[in-house]
Parts: sequence; C-alpha cells; structure tokens
Amino acid sequence: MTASERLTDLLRLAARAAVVIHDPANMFYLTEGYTGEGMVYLTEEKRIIVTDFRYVEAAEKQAPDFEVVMTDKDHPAYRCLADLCAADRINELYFESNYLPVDEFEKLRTAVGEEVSYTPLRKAPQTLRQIKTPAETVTMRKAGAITSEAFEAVLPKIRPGMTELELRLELENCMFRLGAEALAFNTIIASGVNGSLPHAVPGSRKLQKGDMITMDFGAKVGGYCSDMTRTVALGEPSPEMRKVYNTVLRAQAMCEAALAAGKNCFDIDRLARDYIDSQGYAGRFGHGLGHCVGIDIHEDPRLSPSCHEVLKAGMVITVEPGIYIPELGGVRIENSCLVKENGSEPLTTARKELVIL
Ligand SMILES: [Mn+2]
Repeated sequence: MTASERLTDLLRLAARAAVVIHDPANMFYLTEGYTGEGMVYLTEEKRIIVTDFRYVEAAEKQAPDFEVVMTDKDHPAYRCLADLCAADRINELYFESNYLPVDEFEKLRTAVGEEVSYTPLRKAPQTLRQIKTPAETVTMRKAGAITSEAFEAVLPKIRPGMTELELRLELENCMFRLGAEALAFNTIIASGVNGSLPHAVPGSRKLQKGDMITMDFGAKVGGYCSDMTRTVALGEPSPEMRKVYNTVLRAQAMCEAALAAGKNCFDIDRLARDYIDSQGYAGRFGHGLGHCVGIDIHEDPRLSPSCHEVLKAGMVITVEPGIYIPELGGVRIENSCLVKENGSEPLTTARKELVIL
C-alpha cells in the first residue's frame, strides 16, 4: 500500500471527500518523494500535486504516480483547488488545521466555497509517519551511519585553540563528505562552561584543555533525519565531570535497553530521571528524554513526563539524557533508536564510552 492509500484508508474517505495537504513533510511522505512547493490533493480516486512552473518537472520525476496540475497567474493555487473540488463534486474537504495559517485557510475557503464542509485533518498523516516502513528504516539507518562516521572523522581534528564555530565547520564538512544531502538541524557545539546550555549555539569560544565538548548533530539522507549527541573530553576531565559523564552514560544505556514495543513513554523517561536524581543531580536534567524523528527532526510521541503514549514497533525515537550544571558544564549522550517488538536497534552507532582527546 502506498502512503497516500494508507491515509485515505485511515480516514475512510467518502466518495465526495478530498484532502488538501500543505505541510512539506506531509507532502513528501504522501507522494513518497516530492520535495517542491505547492499542495497535494487526494481523493479516493485521485492523487494530484498542484504546483508552479519551477517544480513541475521535479514533481513528475519524484512522484510518478501523481498527476501534476500547474498553476499560473490566471489559475493561482486555490483557483486550481476549487476547480478540482468542483469537478469531483467535493462536499467535504480535509485540511491541516495544525499547519495552515488562518489567513491562508480563509483564502482557500473563499476560493473553494462556503457550501463545502471543512474538516480538520488533525494529525492523521503524522500518525502514519510514526511507524517507519522497511524502506524508510533503510534510509534512516544510512543517515545514522553517516552521522556516526562523521563523529569518528572529526575527532582527530579537535585541538585546543580552535573555536566552537571552527569545530562546527569541520563536523558539518565530515557529514557532507560522507554523503549527507543536508543537515537535519542546526549543529550544537557546546564546550566547557557552555555545556550547561542544552541548546547552545556555537560561538567564538576557544576549546581548552580540560573542556568537555558536547556535539549534537545529524545528517539528512533521502529526506530523513538522524540525530545524535556525543560529549568528548579535551584532555583529562575533572573527577566531577567524569562522574557527570558516567551518570549520563548509564542513564542512556539503561533507557536504550528498556525501549521496546508496548512500553509507555512516561516510564522510559522516568527511568532516566529517577536514576539521575538518585546520583545527586536532581533538577539538572530539565528536558524530555527523547522524541521521535523521521522526515522532521522532532516528531511525536516524546519520551517525557507529559507523554503517556505507548511505543510501537517501527517508531524511531531518540534517547538523550543530559546533566547541565551552570558555571561547570554539561554532558548529553544521544542515540536515535528503532523500536522493535522485543527491544530496539540504535541507528546511530558511534562509541559512547568517554573519548579523551
Ligand atoms: Mn534530539
């Protein structure tokens, strides 16, 4: 079954109902490859990409099962959509209420007509996207491998005196050289005291002997993201930071080992939180333990105190505990993991034991 068939199936789409998709991640998923702009229009019978001249050829190549409708100045996108709806005698149109700005929705409704009923799609495509197909898994494994190899490749380049920005450049270079088509997100480099900032933006701070350096990065391959964090030491770390590292490592390994279909997200998060608290770091792990990842870098469900969803086989989720101590520094270790029936498989495979450079 194709992704678009899975969606029309899930919605039990009536004969005179249609779906319009604007979110690029959902368009990519439902067309199984289209990366351009525009809209996707689906009915039980039809699969159409509505786009402008710039993307017509790409659409035909990337989504051969889809018909392509080209917009122009006399036929802007919502005019084309209205024509499609009229031709199919559509009386119910599903739209992405969680994506389309209100102004855009009003333009759409004005063009298509008040007589049609508008039904929020909620997160139906996102729900499908939670469970990766075998083909998606292969792609994500490749993204994870490139990310992991980039970590090994950058280690010999790290030296005292280089700035966080220089390290970022080297690391991103490694990812592109190894086959990344894009970055999955903005690389985080946090050295020394900056390590206490979970989402530190790399800056002009120079790396020094004794620093711990947190690198959170990921390659995008075939449209899918990878997400990995490793913290390394430049020279011998202080006993205090070594204890922080070992605590995070243990929490990470423990939670990764606990992942399996049927487990509750809340319980996995609590496992890390309780252990970190018990080691004397209560309040120093202030973010969720992880998030699903796929076409988007952050997808649901989350491993967090507020998520009570149950893990399913085929989800790819990060396990990323951290400890952050202002004026001292921080450590985070993260893998992206494929959830299986009886366990999990890390898709990012770089070594996790403390690397001292
Ligand atoms: Mn992450």
